[in-house]
Amino acid sequence: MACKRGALIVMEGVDKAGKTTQCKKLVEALQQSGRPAEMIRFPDRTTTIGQLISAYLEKKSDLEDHTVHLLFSANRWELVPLMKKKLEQGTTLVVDRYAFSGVAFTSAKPGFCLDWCMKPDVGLPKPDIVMFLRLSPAEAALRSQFGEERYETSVFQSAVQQNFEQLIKDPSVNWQAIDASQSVEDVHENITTHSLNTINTSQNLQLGELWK
Ligand code: NYM
Repeated sequence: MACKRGALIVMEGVDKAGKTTQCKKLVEALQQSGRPAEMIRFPDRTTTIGQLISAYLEKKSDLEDHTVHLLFSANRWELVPLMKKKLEQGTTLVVDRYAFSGVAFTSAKPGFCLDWCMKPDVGLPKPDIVMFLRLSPAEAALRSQFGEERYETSVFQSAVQQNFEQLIKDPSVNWQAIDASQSVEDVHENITTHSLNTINTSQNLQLGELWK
């Protein structure tokens, strides 16, 4: 019998919502329960394209806005063969940001619409679930200071949040909103429940194509 595929689980939300912490905790919990799982994050700053993106985010270089949007997308596409291989081998992938961050961030810039921003990511492996860690910009601001990177201002993050709220209305994607203002442990429990259900339901289903 062919091996059951792993699930593609994506975590999204504004900065400070706790995505990275929750991705790590989820991978740990899945591994401890004997389920193969790995974390990946976007941007993946280790590749050649990722280094261009990283320099841009750190304000060490400037890039034209459309160009950087396409680089973020290319950075996802270059990982697709590896992602598909892992999923086919039965490894669940827990992904810290995906195409939705791409769209929510770029479309917060003047002159960009959701529709244009979605185009380069059409056809990416479709997540079996996207958990949206919902946290108001006011609560996010209370957690700690924003860093020095590009986009880390409350005004920009509010615009990003509004774009996420538009994206989660899309019924073609399996969105699950999570109240990220709860304690780390409560959020983790919530996420684990959804993830285990998703792993069970998606193992016999074919991997879909995003926004197609
Ligand atoms: N970001 C992330 C984008 O603008 N577009 C994308 O496609 C992705 C994946 O990069 N502020 C932004 C969101 C973040 C920044 O992410 C870096 P992180 O998770 O802080 O390394």
